[in-house]
Amino acid sequence: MNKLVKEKFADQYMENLQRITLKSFEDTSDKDRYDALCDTIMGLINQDWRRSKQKVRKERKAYYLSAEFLIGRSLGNNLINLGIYDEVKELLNEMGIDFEEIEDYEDDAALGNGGLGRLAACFIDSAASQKLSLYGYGVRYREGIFKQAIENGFQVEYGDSWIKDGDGWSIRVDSDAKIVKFRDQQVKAVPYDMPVVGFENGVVNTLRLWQSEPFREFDFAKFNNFEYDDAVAEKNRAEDITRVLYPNDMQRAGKLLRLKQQYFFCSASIQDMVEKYKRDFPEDLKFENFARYHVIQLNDTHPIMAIPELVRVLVDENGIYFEDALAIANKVFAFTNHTVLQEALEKWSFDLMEEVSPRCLEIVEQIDKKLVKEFKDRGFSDKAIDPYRIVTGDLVHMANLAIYVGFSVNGVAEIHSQILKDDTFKEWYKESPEKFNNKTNGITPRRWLVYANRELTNFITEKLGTDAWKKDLAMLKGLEKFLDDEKVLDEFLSIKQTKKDQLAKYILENEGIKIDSHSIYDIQIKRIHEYKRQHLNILHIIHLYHKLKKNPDLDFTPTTFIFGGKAAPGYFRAKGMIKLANEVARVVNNDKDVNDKLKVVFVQNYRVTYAEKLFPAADVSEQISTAGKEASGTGNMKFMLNGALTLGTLDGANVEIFEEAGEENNYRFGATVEELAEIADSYNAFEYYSKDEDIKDVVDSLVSGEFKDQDSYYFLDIYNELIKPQNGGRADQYYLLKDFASYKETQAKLNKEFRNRKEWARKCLKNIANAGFFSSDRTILEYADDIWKID
Ligand code: GPU
Repeated sequence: MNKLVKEKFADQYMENLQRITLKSFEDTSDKDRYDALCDTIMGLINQDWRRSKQKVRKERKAYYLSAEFLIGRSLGNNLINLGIYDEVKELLNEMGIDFEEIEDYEDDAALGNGGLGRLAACFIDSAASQKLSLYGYGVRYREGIFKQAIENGFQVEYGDSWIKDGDGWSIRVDSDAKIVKFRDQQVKAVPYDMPVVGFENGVVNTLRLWQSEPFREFDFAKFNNFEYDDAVAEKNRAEDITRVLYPNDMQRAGKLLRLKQQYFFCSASIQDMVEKYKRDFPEDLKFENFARYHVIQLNDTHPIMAIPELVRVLVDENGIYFEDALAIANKVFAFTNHTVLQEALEKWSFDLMEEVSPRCLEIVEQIDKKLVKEFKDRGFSDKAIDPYRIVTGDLVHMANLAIYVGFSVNGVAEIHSQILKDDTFKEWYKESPEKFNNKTNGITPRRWLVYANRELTNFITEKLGTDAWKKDLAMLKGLEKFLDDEKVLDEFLSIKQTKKDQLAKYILENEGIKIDSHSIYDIQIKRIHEYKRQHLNILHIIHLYHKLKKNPDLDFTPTTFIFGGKAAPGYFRAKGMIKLANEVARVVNNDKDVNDKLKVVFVQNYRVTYAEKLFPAADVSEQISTAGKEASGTGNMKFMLNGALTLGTLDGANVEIFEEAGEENNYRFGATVEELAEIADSYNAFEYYSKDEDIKDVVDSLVSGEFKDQDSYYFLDIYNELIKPQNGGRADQYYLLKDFASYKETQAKLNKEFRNRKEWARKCLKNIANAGFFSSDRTILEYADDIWKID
């Protein structure tokens, strides 16, 4: 931004501020100043946005259909990507405006649950930054993921009406509204377009989020006819569809409204594509070239209704034969799987499908019939066809629908994609091996390093002598030449200290807990789940606490254990894990005997904006899921990129992190997938409990009264799960007790090695230098080259 541009920006800003508020500058509030800033930036984006749209009109495009886009805030990120962050900050400063303060007027766009939604947000950033024409399509929930408060140690949920004061980053496009037809209801789908600004390249892509509204304007005739209640009810019923994001991460809710949401945005998106295709290619009446110009990536099972919907639109509304429509769908759809947990693979009942779209159900059955015929013709018995069936009993198996119809199935990390082939979809792999591929996840370095960690960003640019690494993260490798440079290592440590001080301040302000910024920051932030094993971490903290109580002079590097994450409101045990973390925090933090050595913090309402402060400050990244269960993980990559060491199992992308940065520069522990498979039938958790004194001690503490759960039975429930065989199955489903000893030893090793500051810093730098592979720029280019075939 040169001087002239800066002046122009300043003029524009003042003009907007006054036009919006009709106030003199002195009278404007911080919120006014935030609004005007959004407005000014949107004005700045406008031209590039229009140009980008025009340019790709007649090109092949990829469409990312996702029920979730976990964006967070846009202000800082857009400024970074426009390349004017420092300048605008300075400019505001000169006007006497504190940038960070007005930044806080923006609510997170928290339209997602966790990793899957955040991945979608990283992907659209990377696609724009790599000049790929990728459109995002999703849902504009009026309420994002609930706000979490911790009250008496319990999670309490509050609404998140993030757009109640407007949304400065969207443009409503009434002219592109669509009608979505359900069996017993028609609604209007109104698109809100958000600009997706590429990093310093003039490209602006579009994220289109659909909002449901009544099909008819509010009917005042009814009002006058005393049918007011009916009219209100109809309006509400339409608006209900996109009212709220389902907060169940990785669990099929099986709820009608959820399927309606899915069909709603799939239908609107498909109609949008078909309508634009007819506009841009009016000569292709038979849609012979539709697949040449469209490829649709289905983000997990949630958008799979797009398949029958495309077939429906082609067949019913455009006179295409069913077989031809299916052939088109075959070339258009690609499916990404994000989990091997059975409870997350969606299967919808006939009842619900019928209630949403009888015609789509019919099409699904027709596709299943074709599948059965094909397999039978090739000599398969009924039983042998079973695992492939789209329809079994009265259930529609969404993943099978996508694998059968589409041309690509991918997992999200090497080990995960292997498990899909060996286990989850092994029958399909045998049948159609060519469809299977891997796309290891990534994260955008712009938000997760350039924006979140200005200090480390400047350090890297200075060391590499260029900032080209922001577009080509593999260049971080160049940092390796400083691995033995003590001055550089010291510099890194001092930056880490700055970020730790900043976090300590933020935690004091937000949680009221004072932490020692020279202690080890050991952080586990992610959704709360048994398979992610936050309770393994907590049990180990209890162990440390007991040890320190017994021996206050224990040789132990002071550590602050930090947790953050939401539990699905209906997930009893996950809520118990939150209560346990908070109760252990209460007991430990109030015990003067251990206070200078041990602290535990559960940060409230973990979200993208909190994450931006946590990752840069971490020393230790907790990635301790049961081997084989975490498809990839992406938080692990954000920690690595910010110079934290991974304490993790051989699971998901941890495997590749260890490969890239060296196991010797991280802390690996626990059983492998193979080891667990071997003991699956013989595992006896109780034996671990009775033979290991430390395990017995911590497990017993769950029910000894030392930690109080206020008669919620949360702790007894966890105790039972760990050592009492559960309904028909065995105890300790997720092998906490099996991995406890290994975790404890590895923690002890790390705790000791942290004191050798130079050696520790060297490992951190080694991790940063090898984090390049985990840029979502790399991931998105792989999708573009291998699956989408777009330039
Ligand atoms: N994931 Br399925 C979610 O966040 N939500 C889901 O509903 C499903 C998967 C996560 C995986 O658990 C995580 O391992 C992965 O890194 C992430 O998706 C993105 O692929």
